[in-house]
Amino acid sequence: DRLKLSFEKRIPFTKNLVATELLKIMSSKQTTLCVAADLTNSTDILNLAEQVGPHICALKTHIDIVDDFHENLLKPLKEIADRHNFILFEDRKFADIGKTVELQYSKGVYKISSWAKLVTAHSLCGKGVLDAIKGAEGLENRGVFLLAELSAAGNLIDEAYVKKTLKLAEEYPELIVGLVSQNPLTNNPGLLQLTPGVQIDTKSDNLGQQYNSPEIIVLEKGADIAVVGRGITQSNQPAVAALNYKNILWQAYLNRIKQ
Ligand code: 6AU
Repeated sequence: DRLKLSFEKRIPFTKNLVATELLKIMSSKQTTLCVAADLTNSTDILNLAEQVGPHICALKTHIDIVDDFHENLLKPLKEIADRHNFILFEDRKFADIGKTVELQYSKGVYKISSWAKLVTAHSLCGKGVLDAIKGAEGLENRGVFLLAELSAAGNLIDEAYVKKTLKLAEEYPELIVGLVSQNPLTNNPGLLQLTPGVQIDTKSDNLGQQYNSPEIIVLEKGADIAVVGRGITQSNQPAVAALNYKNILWQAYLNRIKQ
């Protein structure tokens, strides 16, 4: 059972090298925290990465919201990620025909495939998206978190869509690192559950985002990795906030795997 196994014990079940790396980082740094660096200024992103770096397993970006984006952002970002041992994760949510995804993934200003080991993709468009990410130029080791559920109120995903998403994930074991979901959908110990919509003391925003507490998402909703954005980025002390989330999440994980 995935939920009762330690991250270390799950390593042999992974079929994707980024998933293996992620589990090793999570075990050694004792963190399941992924910070969503949803900031629009390059310097702010670098400062945040530096401050939360010691406490996270991955830094999730929306690179297309950066007002002053220049490829010069990527070198220091990679340097910070290497030094603090976390993975760069571009939340591009690919959803188009394969050929377009291939270009969006590897070309243009962002050249995502050259720096982000992890990306997100919607299952909506089917296999073409995954074949495109698999075959495009870029980093040798790459992994995809496939979106199976969303935290947005009123989203159109239904039970049948979730089932078909799980089936698609099982067809690409060497590419899929895990699922983005709000509930435990799989018992496969080789797949990681990434859960966004996490904040302490806040239930929603004014645009349909829905939050659960760190304890609830780990103990009741099955999260392995928790994505926290504004709960940390809007704090006066992001490093302190990140450490707090990290500790609460890790304690909840220890309680979950306790026999
Ligand atoms: O903590 P927040 O609400 O400030 O930020 C949540 C982050 C954002 C969203 O784009 C992302 O998590 N997200 C995702 C993904 C794939 O990460 C899926 C989802 O269902 N809900 C969600 O908020 O960067």
